[in-house]
Amino acid sequence: MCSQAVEKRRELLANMCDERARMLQDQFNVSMNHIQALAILVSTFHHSKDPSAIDQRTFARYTERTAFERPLTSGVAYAVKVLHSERERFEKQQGWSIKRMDAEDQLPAREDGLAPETLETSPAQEEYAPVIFAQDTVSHVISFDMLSGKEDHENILRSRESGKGVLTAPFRLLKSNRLGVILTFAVYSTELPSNATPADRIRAAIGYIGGIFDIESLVDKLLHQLACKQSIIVNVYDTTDPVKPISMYGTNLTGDDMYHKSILHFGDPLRKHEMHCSFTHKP
Ligand code: WA2
Repeated sequence: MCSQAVEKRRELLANMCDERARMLQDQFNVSMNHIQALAILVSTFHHSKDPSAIDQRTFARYTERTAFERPLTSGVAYAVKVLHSERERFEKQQGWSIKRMDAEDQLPAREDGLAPETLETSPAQEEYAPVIFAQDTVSHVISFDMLSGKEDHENILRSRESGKGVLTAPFRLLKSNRLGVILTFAVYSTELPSNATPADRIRAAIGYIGGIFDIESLVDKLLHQLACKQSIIVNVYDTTDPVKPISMYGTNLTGDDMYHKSILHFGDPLRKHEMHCSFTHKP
């Protein structure tokens, strides 16, 4: 093929890839803004009202009816900070006990072959972050201590210290076992000045709102809305560690050897993401 045609083809690929990356980033951004607004909703109607104006039913209805505002998420959940000294009162008030997320993998199999359901109850910790409200799509996380899962734990600590939205690396979600990322915003007891220190923020944190991004299925849906989807292969990676990129979307297949890389900005400066595109067929 003459070099001019190659150049044209390269340009077409770059445009298609950038367009897709921009769409994904815009939809991510819209979803993120709405999750931040949910943090304010919970702060206003749950924590700042006595009695609270939100219960699980209200939260589930509201989040279901506003799900269109968070196009890349498959659900949202809200966990509260509970100190060990408050645990007993909290569990009595909720009518359930705080459970740990990794119970199934970590507990030894019982000799009588029974499921270790009674051992699920979280052992004593200094503090917990049990989910109290969830969209119906993720209601299975209610009562689970989000500090007991590695990715959720790191996200909660980082969100409350920074006061910003933070993202996990892609990991397999509970129950669905699908690849996803969680975006977390901390909720504070008082409005903090923008120059508040991490220690101020940790002290003022009272809860954590999380959006569950089901990257596999939602990116697929998004890309299917575009024309020419048959002619282009799209892969999305978490490239935070440049020597160990983690696949977030796509089959990692490459078609033609010409490929284009578009940088994605998902709002958490600690995480880096890229979209890689190539044509399915050689010219
Ligand atoms: N929500 C749903 N499925 C999950 C999960 C999760 N975390 N972690 C693993 N599988 C309440 O960031 C706070 C939700 C965590 C928020």
